[in-house]
Amino acid sequence: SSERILDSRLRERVVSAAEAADLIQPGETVAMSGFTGSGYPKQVPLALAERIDRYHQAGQPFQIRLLTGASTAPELDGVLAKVDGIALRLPFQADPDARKRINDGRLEYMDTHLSHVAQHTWFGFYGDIDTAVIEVSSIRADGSLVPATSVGNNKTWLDLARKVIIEVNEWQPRDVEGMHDVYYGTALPPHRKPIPLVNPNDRIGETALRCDPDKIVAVVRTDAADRNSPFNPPDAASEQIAAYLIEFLQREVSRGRLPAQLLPLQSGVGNIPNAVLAGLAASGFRDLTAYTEVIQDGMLDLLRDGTLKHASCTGFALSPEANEEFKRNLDFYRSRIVMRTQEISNHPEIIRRLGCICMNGMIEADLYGNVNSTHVMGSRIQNGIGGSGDFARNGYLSIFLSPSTAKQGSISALVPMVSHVDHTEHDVSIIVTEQGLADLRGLSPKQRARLLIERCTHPDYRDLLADYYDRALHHSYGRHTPHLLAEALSWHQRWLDTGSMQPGG
Ligand code: 0RQ
Repeated sequence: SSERILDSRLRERVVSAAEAADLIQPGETVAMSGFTGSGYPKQVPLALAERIDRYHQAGQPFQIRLLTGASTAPELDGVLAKVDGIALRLPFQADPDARKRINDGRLEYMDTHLSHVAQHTWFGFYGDIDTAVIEVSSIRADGSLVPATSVGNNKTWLDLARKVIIEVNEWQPRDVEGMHDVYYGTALPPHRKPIPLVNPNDRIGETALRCDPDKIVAVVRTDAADRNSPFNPPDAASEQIAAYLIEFLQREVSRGRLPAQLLPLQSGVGNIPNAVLAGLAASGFRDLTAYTEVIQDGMLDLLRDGTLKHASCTGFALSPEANEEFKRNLDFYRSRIVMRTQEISNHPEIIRRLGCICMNGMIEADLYGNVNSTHVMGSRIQNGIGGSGDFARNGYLSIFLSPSTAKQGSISALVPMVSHVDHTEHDVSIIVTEQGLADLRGLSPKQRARLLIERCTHPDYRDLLADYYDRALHHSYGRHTPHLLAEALSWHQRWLDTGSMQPGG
């Protein structure tokens, strides 16, 4: 049958989104599903935003603390931010309305490593979870919940929430059942055991989420698409960055430092990672694997053409066309993709064991290889650290990718000192821009600085950075990691004052 709610007890709890939202009270901590635009609830957040707005119109306060897996969509973060309904938000977000309020100082945002969220909730760091709102693809007869296109923190939310609202989304492919692997072996210190995962495609858990049916206070039927943003074709800079990186990986293979199938790939989302994935296919790599957070279009292409053997993730970020293709060929993908909870997809123990090759974007890097992934001019949040820290610290290779300039060349991505640090020099092994690749492994700070100036810095900024470095070498308080403190952030200040990091620009 086409019925998605097979548990008759839960079928009796079907209500409208507005009725479900009425069960959420002012001041609650609400944990919702969703990871990079997949598997987030589509209707209850909107109904909640309307409820909050009615309160505000009547002069009554109403805000919630909002926890998710990662970024969601306008129907969740957007609508709640617009009515000023969020007091505090964590972790990763990428919504323009939420970002604006965060940077205006009206919305508190805690940027947490994605692997930390579940355990920190268990530790009680974020207080009690009042309500969980979770999208699923179906409910089995025994009441267990088949996740949709992301798993994220859903296991933890269902375990810890006092009350649960479920959205059953008929748009989600029902046949996604069997693709998930929900691990129930996590415990709290001092009772933790090794996680028995040694290959990216190992299955160590269950195909559905458990939930005490007595906690489920409402079930809402929906039929709405995931965010599904279209992809732009890779631009010239992205293709150049990809070419440098692939050439490097081929060299590592020929030197015997990496196997021909490489090591499990982790890839961030966006233009550059997509170009890298396309480049891998074109360069004849075969039987690769991926242990990553998010699967985007490029990875589906690689699975289809055999470049990639199998992949592990916690969510998807697909274009509408890729999504249609995914649904059509679900049997093929189900045998090659495992979707996990984000505490496992991003687990330091596993990333270290597998030896992931980690490729992420950045805002800026400094002379010594410290990386800023999150803040523009040290104070404006762009998105968040997401999973980049989980992977950069623990992977076999930690690679950061970026164009060498931003904002029409008025900003250099290579600066004397980063204006915010997400990944310290100790967690960064390779930096690639369209200018070139700097392999920082085994180098001291001064050796790193020379290489980053020569290989990665845009010609418009190269002499400027070399000049800073040379003067720092002579006038710095210490000569280990030379800096001129009064000048270290002067490029950023100049941009704020004049609109360009170039003197006289
Ligand atoms: O802003 O849109 O206003 O023009 O930052 O930059 O060049 O479009 O690149 O989309 O790949 O994002 C680091 C943000 C790069 C991303 C970051 C401005 C630029 C533009 C976006 P506009 P691009 P991308 C897996 C791993 C952290 C999380 C992570 C990110 C906007 O990669 O969020 O890695 N990473 N997760 O103009 C001022 C600079 C700038 C700058 C870029 N130096 N100064 N502005 N921008 N560089 C996924 C998950 O964790 C879920």
